[in-house]
Amino acid sequence: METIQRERGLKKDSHSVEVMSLAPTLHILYTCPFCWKVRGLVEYLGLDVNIVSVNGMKIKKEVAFAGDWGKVPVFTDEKGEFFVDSTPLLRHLDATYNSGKLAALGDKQRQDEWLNWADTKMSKATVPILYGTIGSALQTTTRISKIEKFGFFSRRLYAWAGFPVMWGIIAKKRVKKDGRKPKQLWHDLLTEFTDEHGEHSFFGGDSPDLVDFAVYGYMRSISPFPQFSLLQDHANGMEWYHRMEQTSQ
Ligand SMILES: N[C@@H](CCC(=O)N[C@@H](CS)C(=O)NCC(=O)O)C(=O)O
Repeated sequence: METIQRERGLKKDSHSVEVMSLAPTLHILYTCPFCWKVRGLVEYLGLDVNIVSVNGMKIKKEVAFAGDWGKVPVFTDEKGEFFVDSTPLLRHLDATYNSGKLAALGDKQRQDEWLNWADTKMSKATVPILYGTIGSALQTTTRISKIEKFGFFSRRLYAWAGFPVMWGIIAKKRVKKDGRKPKQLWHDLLTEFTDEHGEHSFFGGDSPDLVDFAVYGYMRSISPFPQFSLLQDHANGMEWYHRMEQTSQ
């Protein structure tokens, strides 16, 4: 994982250089699935973290302080050190602020395999469900243009130019490659995931582990959109989702 020390927070006086303690921050895009993975864990652990929404048209510039990674989420800790990439970030937060208790739940190899499963399979299912048809792509970009932080012109530009790109280029290719309808793809993944829980309430057993937070993040990123209704008739998936919601209340 990349970490970079930031100079912000250094307080100088004539005798000494002292590092001030900063409130940790998490730079996010509201609709970014990778950011929701991390937000879920932050909420579950009850961490005091400032959430900073970036402008979707200027991500690289807004997180330039974290080097050339150029993506969200970026977590800055109380010492001004940066951490990027959502899955390594989940591990880092658990290790640093929770004594690694979630990583220690159950079999490590199983957890690693399923984290990888979430990051390869689930991550590819979010674009098709949000942009897989021309109607859903238009609904999604319109909604994003309302809820994300944008400048005056970039909001209008995104609302009109975003959807042909997402639908016409990216989503069409993904739907064609998978062959399944976006809803079917989600249902198959939720079945595969919840079947793996066996008799337990969560992937991690009686309480959630890092895999639960990864999958929860991908699913939660669909929740601000009308297409979430396509997932809501997956009974086991939704029961698990509601259990996840309750763990942070
Ligand atoms: N593997 C990264 C992916 C992060 C990512 O792709 N974030 C998107 C937002 S959903 C982003 O910042 N994209 C900006 C870009 O690629 O220019 C993670 O899990 O954190």
